Amino acid sequence: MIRRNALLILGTSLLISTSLQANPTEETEALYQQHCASCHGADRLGGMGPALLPQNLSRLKQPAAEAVIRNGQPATQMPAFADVLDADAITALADYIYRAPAKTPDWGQAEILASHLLPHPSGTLPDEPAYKADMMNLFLVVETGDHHVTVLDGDKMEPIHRFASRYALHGGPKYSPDGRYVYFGSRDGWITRYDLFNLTVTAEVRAGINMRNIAVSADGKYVMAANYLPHTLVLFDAANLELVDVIPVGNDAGDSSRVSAVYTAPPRNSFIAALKDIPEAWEITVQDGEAKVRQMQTDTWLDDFFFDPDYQHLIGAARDGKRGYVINLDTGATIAELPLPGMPHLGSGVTWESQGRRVMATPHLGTGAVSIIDMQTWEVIKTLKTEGPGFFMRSHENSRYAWVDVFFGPNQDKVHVIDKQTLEIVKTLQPAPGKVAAHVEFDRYGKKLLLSIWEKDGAVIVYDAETLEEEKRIPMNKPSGKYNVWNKINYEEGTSH
Ligand code: DHE
Repeated sequence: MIRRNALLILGTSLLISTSLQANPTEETEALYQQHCASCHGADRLGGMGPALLPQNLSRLKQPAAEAVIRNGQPATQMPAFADVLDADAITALADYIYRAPAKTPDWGQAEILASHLLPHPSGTLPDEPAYKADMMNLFLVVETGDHHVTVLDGDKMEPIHRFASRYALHGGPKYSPDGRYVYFGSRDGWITRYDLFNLTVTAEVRAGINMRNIAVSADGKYVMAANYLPHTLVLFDAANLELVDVIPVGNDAGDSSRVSAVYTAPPRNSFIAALKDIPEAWEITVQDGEAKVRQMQTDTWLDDFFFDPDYQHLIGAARDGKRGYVINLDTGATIAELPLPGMPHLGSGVTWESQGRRVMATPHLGTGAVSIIDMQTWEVIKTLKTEGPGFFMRSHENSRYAWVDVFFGPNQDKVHVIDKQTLEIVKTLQPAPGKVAAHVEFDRYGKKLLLSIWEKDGAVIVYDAETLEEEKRIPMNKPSGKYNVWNKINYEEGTSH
């Protein structure tokens, strides 16, 4: 909703109202086309502004959307409409965008191909970094406050560059195996390929209308996107984001499914997908540009996966939020069921060696607990009580500590530090009282780490990973995830993959 129309010039005495209209829906549709369509698309699929469909808005409460229409959105191009539209018109517009359109929009091969942007085809930019830094110790910091990304030098802990991203990135960015390129996925379906040598976007494509995340194959050749809308997995050539295949997702009975997430499984040279609506997990292998799907039936609907280090097993969270299931990826058989207290966020899990055995730990979105699981016996060996439900866990092979935030509830300004050998919380930090503190990422050496103060006037805080002392604060606009090149391309055990 960027461009104001001529009526604005007439001032507040001519506020547009829908209240007196005979046919409010038609009237609202006209208002939408007049005020919103130029940025959000005539079909509400997005444009310069985000898509305005119920699926895309599910994370924003309707009164909050009304406030955005009324007051605009700071640090974006969304203007305030309070002088143009009266309260009824604003409410009618908000109702309208939260209603599904009469026809479900298509996003298939034709739309994907038409969306493709290629400002710098592969091989056309210099093959040397345009600045001096250890490219392996770079961090990317996603700033969700104004949809930007900061490139940070992990040796000096200083920002190098900041650029605008697509609206609402979600999931971790994924690197090419050499760390030069990074791929971002947005909730609106955009995939961006960014060159860290030349600090520029090289290619973009829109894979879907409502996307969950992306994965890059271990050989760096392919990018796969997981969509909620439409029900597809979409495969691209990683070099220029050219479309390779659109895979409809459904079972043999003809039921289609949203895709919760797609993951790369490096030792298997495959992708693994979690499906939201059918009790199956999919393994997808790509040979000579052709995707082959292996459907694994599961005992129940499984979401949010974690994998053991050699990708022999996947651990998925059952839809009831109370159990985890362990699936052998070779046989597809369920080999264990884990009792877990409340909505484990397995995707945030980390793993380490503790007293001769490999364990994994996961926070829970529904309860203040961290479950620690033995990965040989698949038994829960400890449940740590935390000061509230957590979202993200992180560690590093070289650090004796694992960090977990308290993302929800009154203690969301606290972060726990867990000793990986005693399996006890040894310190609880409260770096900015009253402000959300969340998501940690270590540098490549495991010596320093970054923690987000997840607020518009937020910061990333640099800590010494051993002494747990704060070293400095770098101001940022609602920083969410941080991603270290080395840790990510080496599938470091303490970070997300
Ligand atoms: Fe995420 C990663 C699912 C809500 C921020 N989130 C992931 C991944 C999944 C997932 C499956 C792993 C994919 C990957 O990295 O490729 N997230 C979900 C949900 O199902 C959930 C609970 C509801 C939803 O509406 O999607 C959800 N996530 C959120 C948020 O509300 C967060 C806090 C803010 C936001 O920006 O949306 C959020 N999710 C993140 C981040 C990561 C993530 C920052 C990457 C973490 C990492 O360290 O790799």
